Amino acid sequence: DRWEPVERFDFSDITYHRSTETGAVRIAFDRPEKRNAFRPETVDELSEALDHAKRLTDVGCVLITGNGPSPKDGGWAFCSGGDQSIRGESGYEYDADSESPRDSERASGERRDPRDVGDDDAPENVGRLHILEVQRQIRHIPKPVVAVVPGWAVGGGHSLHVVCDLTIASEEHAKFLQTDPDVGSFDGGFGSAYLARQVGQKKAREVFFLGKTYDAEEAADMGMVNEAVPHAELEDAAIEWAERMNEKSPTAMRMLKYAFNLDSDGMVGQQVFAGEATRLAYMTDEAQEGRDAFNEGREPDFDGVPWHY
Ligand code: 1HA
Repeated sequence: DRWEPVERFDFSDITYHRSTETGAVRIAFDRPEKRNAFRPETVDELSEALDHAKRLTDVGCVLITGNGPSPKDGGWAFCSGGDQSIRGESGYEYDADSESPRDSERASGERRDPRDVGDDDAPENVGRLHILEVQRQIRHIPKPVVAVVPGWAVGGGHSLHVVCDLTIASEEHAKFLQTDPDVGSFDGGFGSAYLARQVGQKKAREVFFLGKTYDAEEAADMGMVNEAVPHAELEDAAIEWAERMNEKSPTAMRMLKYAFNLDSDGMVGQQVFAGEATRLAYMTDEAQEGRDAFNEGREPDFDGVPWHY
């Protein structure tokens, strides 16, 4: 119907679909019985799907959401952050006995195992905090990423919605909560500092220091959610946003995303934005004259190229 699975992947902790209606993909946490908490395997899969979505040149929008409801109690979740049951001494640890569907692919060499660093002496199961790498992927992917929040967005799951370009949330079931300091954790990057840019310092500090739960309407009033919509219409509304964004100029959208990022990304923000400026410059006659002159072993001829003002 609306979604078709991206066949080349056989993920265990997420689902990954392409829209049949518009240039959009849907990446969904798929651990509803755990309120979609992530473990290292989940993060690896999320990262792989995002990297794939980045390279789909006919896709202009990425939706990140959580599957549900929980078969246990009917509860809905976007993501409840790091899975506390597999948290080790220095981070979140891989399940040593996991028999995910991916193991056969790994064994046959079809897919790189992120745990395999090609050094048998390297400790196998060091704690990971690599959801932060996924946050950076979301920042840098050259198209809008929308958090579609059907239920709980908590801890590292809250930070993930914060880092997405837009958030749309279920009026009835979405709940926003920061538990980081309850479990001795803290996202001192985008989860807190960038949140403060969205909702202001007092509110951001309230979110972390008081740990109150906010519904979609309250989160929208605060400025960290774009729109609260009825639960039954959540996915329709997200697809409608994707359609709207897909009608726009891909270059303009990419430049805008990186422009919005620039002032909170420092020199990296400048590098990413400037890289796109370089790409545009490469498309000009003068850049191609520079290339051709080098390849033909002659001086470049920039005569007649206007000094634009
Ligand atoms: O801060 C970071 C990081 C910072 C820097 C760098 C990397 C980071 C990486 C991760 C994180 C974090 O995410 S720290 C914050 C971790 N998350 C939490 O502290 C949230 C814990 N969960 C809850 O507070 C609640 O479960 C809930 C508000 C999400 C939902 O409450 P509710 O609706 O009352 O359901 P509940 O019964 O609590 O949960 C349903 C099931 O899901 C329970 O399992 P069951 O008893 O049915 O077997 C529950 O244990 C499980 N569950 C929920 N969240 C998690 C979880 N299991 C493991 N980890 C979870 N996060």
